Amino acid sequence: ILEGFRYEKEVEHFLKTAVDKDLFEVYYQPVFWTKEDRYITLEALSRLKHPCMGMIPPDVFIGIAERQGLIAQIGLLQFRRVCRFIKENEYMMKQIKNVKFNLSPSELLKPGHSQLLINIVKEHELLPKYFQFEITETVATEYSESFCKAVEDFTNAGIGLCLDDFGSGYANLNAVLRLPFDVVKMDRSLLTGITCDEQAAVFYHSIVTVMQNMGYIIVAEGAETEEEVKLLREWGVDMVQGYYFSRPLPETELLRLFML
Ligand code: G
Ligand code: MN
Repeated sequence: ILEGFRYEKEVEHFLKTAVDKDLFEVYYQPVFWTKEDRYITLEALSRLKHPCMGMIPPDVFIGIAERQGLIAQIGLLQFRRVCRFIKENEYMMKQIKNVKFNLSPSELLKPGHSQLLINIVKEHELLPKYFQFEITETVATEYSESFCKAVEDFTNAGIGLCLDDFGSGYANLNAVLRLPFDVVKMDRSLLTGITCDEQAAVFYHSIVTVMQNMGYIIVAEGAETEEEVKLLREWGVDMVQGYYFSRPLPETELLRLFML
């Protein structure tokens, strides 16, 4: 317990330095398009390396950053880095439809934050359609004024929205489905068991059908095996993301994928 406490204290301290020095890295996980058998989009993911402790897991530092009120600042640093990367390698956007960027609850609820993100796109002279913001299902249930304003700002600016972690928690479906999402990402937890548990398989397949009938594009998250991918293809899932295809990659490794 003391170890855990020390670790957390060290991360807290390191986070402040990391914000000052912009030490956060962005990794990119490619997402596979089943229709054309190629990568069609990327998810940008934050990574933070401590000089002695190594990689700090994102769920750990994001949780702590959230409590310290640093998450919005980190989000802006990360988004700048993503824009810089796309600007330097804009040819990628011929193959890639967009880059998905995660927004945490506090970023979505912070008044004015949406405009800061939109301004960063403008500063870099990039097209808004190059971006799609991921919003987790539990936040999408939040119907506060600032949240609705943020969603409206993104839509008006031409930035797409994606519903993240669908099926992971207790979302108010009625509220969620009224928001202007184009894409729904099925939570990894729904996928576990689809190859050995008939109930899990029927459930997953049914949800895919329902959501596609409603007009959403479906991304399956967390596919790790060939058998899983085979089923997802049979069920007509539009896109698949997961270690089976690729782990999240640093910039240089990602670029190598697209130079073929
Ligand atoms: O909450 P969100 O869906 O944005 O989380 C994405 C996280 O899932 C990333 O940190 C990424 O590293 C992880 N991830 C991506 N693909 C897989 C996978 O196939 N298996 C597992 N266990 N994790 C994955
Ligand atoms: Mn995500």
